[in-house]
Amino acid sequence: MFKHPSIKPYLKTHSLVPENQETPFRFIQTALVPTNLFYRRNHFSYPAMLNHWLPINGHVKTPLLVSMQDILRLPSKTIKVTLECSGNKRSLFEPKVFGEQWEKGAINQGNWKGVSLRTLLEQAGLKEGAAEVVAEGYDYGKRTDSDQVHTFARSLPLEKALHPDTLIAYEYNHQPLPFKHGYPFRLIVPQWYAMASVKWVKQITVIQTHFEGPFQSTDYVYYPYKENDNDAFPVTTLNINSTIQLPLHMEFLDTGKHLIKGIAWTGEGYITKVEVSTDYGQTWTNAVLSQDRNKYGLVSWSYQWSVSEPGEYAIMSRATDSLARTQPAKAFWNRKGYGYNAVDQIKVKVE
Ligand SMILES: Nc1nc2c(c(=O)[nH]1)N[C@H]1C(S)=C(S)[C@@H](COP(=O)(O)O)O[C@H]1N2
Ligand SMILES: [Mo]
Repeated sequence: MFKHPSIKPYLKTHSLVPENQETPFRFIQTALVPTNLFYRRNHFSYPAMLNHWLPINGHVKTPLLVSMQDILRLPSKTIKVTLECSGNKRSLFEPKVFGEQWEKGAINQGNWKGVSLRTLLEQAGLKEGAAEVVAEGYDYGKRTDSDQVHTFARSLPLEKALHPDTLIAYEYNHQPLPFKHGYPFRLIVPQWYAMASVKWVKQITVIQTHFEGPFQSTDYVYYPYKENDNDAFPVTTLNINSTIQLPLHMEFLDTGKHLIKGIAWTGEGYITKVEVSTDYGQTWTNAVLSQDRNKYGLVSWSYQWSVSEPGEYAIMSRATDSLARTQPAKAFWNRKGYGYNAVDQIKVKVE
């Protein structure tokens, strides 16, 4: 792991109950993020009670109650997946928005092993008219907007629920799932923002209607206007994005050669290009992309910068994907602050 004198490999705390801490993003490797540096994002206290039996119920032909043993016997898959909180980089929105003020570290990459949710749904058998699949977590509590007690629950449209890479995961980086990250069962939904990847799954329910829980229809919705809910639409697929990991923001550098490096990711297609600018976006040069690509993972990139003139510099990165999506100069502002993906920028001083 890279060592740097001015940054330590500890999580940065936003709140402890519920626990919300972010990864020092300098340490996000395109290899794997170790559990101790995996960001933590929770709406409630950790659940005190869990069990190893998973009910699959609702609009199915044969409701199931599967044990951990049953699940371990089913064909498994291991997939490298980027999980990014939809509030990642929220603190960068102008004007400012309410919510956890995440910087650039509410993102992770790791290897998830599990069984396709599809396999379990096929065993139970969907009935005619099935529309969505709800995953409910064991954690619960009150929200600030109501007196009711809610669990954390989210639905997926059938198409996403039946995608073979949507997993009921039970291992992270070849270890049993860490408790804080969803033990014993966690839904993993590649390509979507991480609110979809429900931890501590208590039950899977097939429904015939559109799920309307608060974590679906109040939160994780893009509200384009401050004053009203017009034109709202749900948060789903990851936006194209990139983050500069080196040098650090406000770092002092000597004249000479410096490696600028970072990560890039996207929700659909794959990263085709990352450009770097060191002159406030006047000129852009292609960075070198790492070759160890995989479908749902991060891409690392680097650029060798030679600087001979002392002064203050802005370093920017801008990713483009195979669907021709490019990071915008300004992020799409929305009231709850989701999906920030403007061109990344840091400042350094060369002496
Ligand atoms: N049961 C449950 N699942 C959950 C959440 C939660 O609060 N409860 N938070 C979601 C959100 S918003 C994110 S970003 C990720 C965070 O996962 P992590 O804590 O493992 O990083 O889990 C998602 N799944
Ligand atoms: Mo999140």
